[in-house]
Amino acid sequence: MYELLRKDGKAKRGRFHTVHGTIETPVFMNVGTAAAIKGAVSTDDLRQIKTQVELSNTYHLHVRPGDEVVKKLGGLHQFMNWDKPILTDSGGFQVFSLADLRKIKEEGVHFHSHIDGRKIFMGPEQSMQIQSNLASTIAMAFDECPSSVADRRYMENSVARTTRWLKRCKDEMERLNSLPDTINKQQLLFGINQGGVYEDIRVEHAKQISKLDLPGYAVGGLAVGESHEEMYRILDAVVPVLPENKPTYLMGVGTPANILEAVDRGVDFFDCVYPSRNGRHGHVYTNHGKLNLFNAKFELDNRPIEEGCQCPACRSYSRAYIRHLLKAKEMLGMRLCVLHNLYFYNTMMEEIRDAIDAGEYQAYKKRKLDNMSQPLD
Ligand code: PRF
Ligand code: ZN
Repeated sequence: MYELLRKDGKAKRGRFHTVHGTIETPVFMNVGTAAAIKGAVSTDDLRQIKTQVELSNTYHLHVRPGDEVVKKLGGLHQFMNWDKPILTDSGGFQVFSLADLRKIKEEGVHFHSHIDGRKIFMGPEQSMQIQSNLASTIAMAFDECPSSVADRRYMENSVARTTRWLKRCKDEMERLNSLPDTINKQQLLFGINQGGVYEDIRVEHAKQISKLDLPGYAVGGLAVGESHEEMYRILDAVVPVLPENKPTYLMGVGTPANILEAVDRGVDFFDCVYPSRNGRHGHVYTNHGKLNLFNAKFELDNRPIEEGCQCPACRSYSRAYIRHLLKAKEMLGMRLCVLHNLYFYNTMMEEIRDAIDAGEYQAYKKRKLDNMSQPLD
């Protein structure tokens, strides 16, 4: 399924074959939590901005419109008109960050919906059933993402439970994939490494889950409040322990600089809300740093967001016009900013792949980081 095409230092250039097509890695997955990229971005738009993988969330779609509804409508691909790969996050992380009054037990998590307060129970089996109903390409394991300040004892117990949950996820996915009315009988399960900032717990956990021979592994529990240096230290320790011939996914990361550093440590998959969230606030990425299009200095600026950018915003509209739209609260303003930002991320991943192919990753990374830290105006 995963072809390791070449390495440049620890950076990996790969190809991940799925029933919904091939993913060229390293890849940035575009986040559409509730089966839509926020900012009025359609799947037609995604086809224009080099999106390879869309990411949605188990928890949100279970609460609304309901995974049974999505299943009746033919699964998530049909529902949102996207035929390329979709990765669904398991609900673990969202339950811990969004839901109220949660209680963690061995069987799973009891909590209240953040929409209507109703009681919900989700454990490994429920998460796999929901993801099977959604029929995503890749399902994530149901894990606990403990607080970045959790103490060692809490972390040891939590990680041990996450390992037991992973085995239950694997068994349940195998069962679901063999049922006659399952939409995607080749759904793939990725395991998730946890352990906070405790290197030894992380490494031991990574060794344990690697034995399960899953098609991919994620590093979870990072970018939750620790410093960037701590995140890189954990990646230095844990990525080499995960199987090299499988994709490694760093969950919820991050800034362009974070991605450049993580690729350098062997990470293949990324996702983050930054490009879409920043776009909705008029903050746009360029090769010379971020711009805030609300700034008065763009009032008469007739240039595109980024000279030479081939995104739908830059091909047709000026900074001045987009600034006006944002200030007038016209939806088109945020939409154009989101399209530009996702295009910026997707294009950076393409450049990263080309640089690894050419054996020039170090030079590329340095140039990109230097440029981004030097604003032009
Ligand atoms: N677990 C899951 N999803 C996640 C995370 C995690 O630890 C993170 C942490 N950055 C983001 N999304 N299941
Ligand atoms: Zn652009």
